[in-house]
Amino acid sequence: MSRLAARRGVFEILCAEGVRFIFGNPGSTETPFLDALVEYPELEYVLGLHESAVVAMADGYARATGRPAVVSIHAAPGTANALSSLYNALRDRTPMVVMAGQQPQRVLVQDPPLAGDTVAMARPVVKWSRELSNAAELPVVLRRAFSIARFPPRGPVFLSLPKDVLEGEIEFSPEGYRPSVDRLVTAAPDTIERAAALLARAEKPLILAGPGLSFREAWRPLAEVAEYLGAPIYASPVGFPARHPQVCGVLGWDLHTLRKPLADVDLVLIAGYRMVVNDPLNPLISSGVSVVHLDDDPGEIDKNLSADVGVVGELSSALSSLRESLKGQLKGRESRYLERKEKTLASAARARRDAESALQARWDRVPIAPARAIAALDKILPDHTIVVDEAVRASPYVKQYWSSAGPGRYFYYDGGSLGWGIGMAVGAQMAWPDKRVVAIVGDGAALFGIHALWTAARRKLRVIVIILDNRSYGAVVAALVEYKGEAFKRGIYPGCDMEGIDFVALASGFGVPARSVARPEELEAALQWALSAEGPVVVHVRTDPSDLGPGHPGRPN
Ligand SMILES: Cc1ncc(C[n+]2csc(CCOP(=O)(O)OP(=O)(O)O)c2C)c(N)n1
Ligand SMILES: [Mg+2]
Repeated sequence: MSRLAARRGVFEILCAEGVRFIFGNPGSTETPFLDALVEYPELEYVLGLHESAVVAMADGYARATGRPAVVSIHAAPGTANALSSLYNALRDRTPMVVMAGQQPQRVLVQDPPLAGDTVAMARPVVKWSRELSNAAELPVVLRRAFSIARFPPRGPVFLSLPKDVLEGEIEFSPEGYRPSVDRLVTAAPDTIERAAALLARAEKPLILAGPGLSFREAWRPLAEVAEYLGAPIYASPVGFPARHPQVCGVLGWDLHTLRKPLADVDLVLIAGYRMVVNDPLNPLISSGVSVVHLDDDPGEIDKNLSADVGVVGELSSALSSLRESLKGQLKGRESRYLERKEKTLASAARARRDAESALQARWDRVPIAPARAIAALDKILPDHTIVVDEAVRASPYVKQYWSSAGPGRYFYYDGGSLGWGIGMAVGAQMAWPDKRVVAIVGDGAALFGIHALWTAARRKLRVIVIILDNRSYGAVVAALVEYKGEAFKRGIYPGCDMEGIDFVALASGFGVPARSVARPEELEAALQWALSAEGPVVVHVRTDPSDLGPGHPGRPN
């Protein structure tokens, strides 16, 4: 054991946890912290120019590495700015340790500037929120922070570090420190047996495959379960390959496309999917339908749907056990399931053909149809490209037409707080310098997270940012059109239009070369140009504001 200042202790622990980057935006309350960081060249401070972008970059880094990312922000103002992206991290289960500076504890009672109850500010958007009350507790608090961030449901944690507390002393030996690990729970075998028995009896099962299946490649055993059963799959490509032959539709935010298929089932198997909101006045899943629900978070089971069987545990091993149990129970009855599988394959193929003809019908349109822009990306970018999707109303097109959309290659967010995509791509690119990361973002979304471009430029990261510019908040227009009220009748959409933003100039201002594309035949050349770049680039695509996504009537002209 040796005695050292707590501010150094922070970095000793970060090093012991295997941390390499601290994503941050600084202020004067972090002086002791920043000063000590100079002594730790193995740790690098990654500056972001707004806390929302800082946390989005950390989100990308954590989601790519699978390990908690570390963030440093400034007191109450920095915490306030970080909240929108922390909300995303919480909803998407991104492990993250966020540290915020705080005025010295001894003067906090006097309400100094920049101080505030940051622990309370952060609490609703993190798993655990805490102020360090004395230096001695630092090793316990920080170790616990990493551990909490990593156990299911994973997520961000928040620590407030008062200036004077960091200047106190701790007893610490790096050799005695045990780094955090992922703590996983194994599902109880009897719940798996019961789930398999229900599945084996179902006449018309349907599978909802969610983002949670990307963790430890849990989608692989689920695919085998689906293949045994011959059941149709509706999948979020974050967790399950969109082009699996049994995928009949993709899952995102909008669940209205699920109504029809769900109307004709007797069992739903839900795995790692948390977005089902079952409005009691208009249920998506009726009470007569059996529900088998698997998640690593016990809080998800019975939250919105009463499960007939709820399986709580790490999904990859739970689904492998389910597969084995099901194999046993289906023995001798395989032919029955083959027939079901033929039907599923035919309907999945039909859905793909319909998508293809919808694309062809929009191929030459000017302004460019968003689907056409995604098809161009699919043609030009190599299969192993990583795609980050914050395309908002065009997201369903990314899921449909980016043929490699699947776990580890496609990233999407359930948080929905705009400004995530560019930062996410920058963080993922830092984690994977040898891969190519592409962010596809709406014009509105881009402007909430544009600061991350500067970090990409400074670090010469080869991120490609595609801005789909329909000069509007299409999602809000879409909602008003569906509402069919006065706005729709008069064709006036308050607060939805934002003509006049020069994205090429904006990108250049951050040091990022950019090109603008207005006609579909220019797309391929622009994307080739982007691929050949040595640093970050922006491709600005002028898209059709009347196209509000597949299945939507669109904005009337
Ligand atoms: C921080 C934040 N503010 C506002 C919203 C509400 N909102 C949801 S989608 C959207 C429009 C997004 O516009 P854009 O990125 O251009 O995509 P489009 O809808 O045009 O496809 C808005 C304003 C939000 N989700 N998050
Ligand atoms: Mg838009």
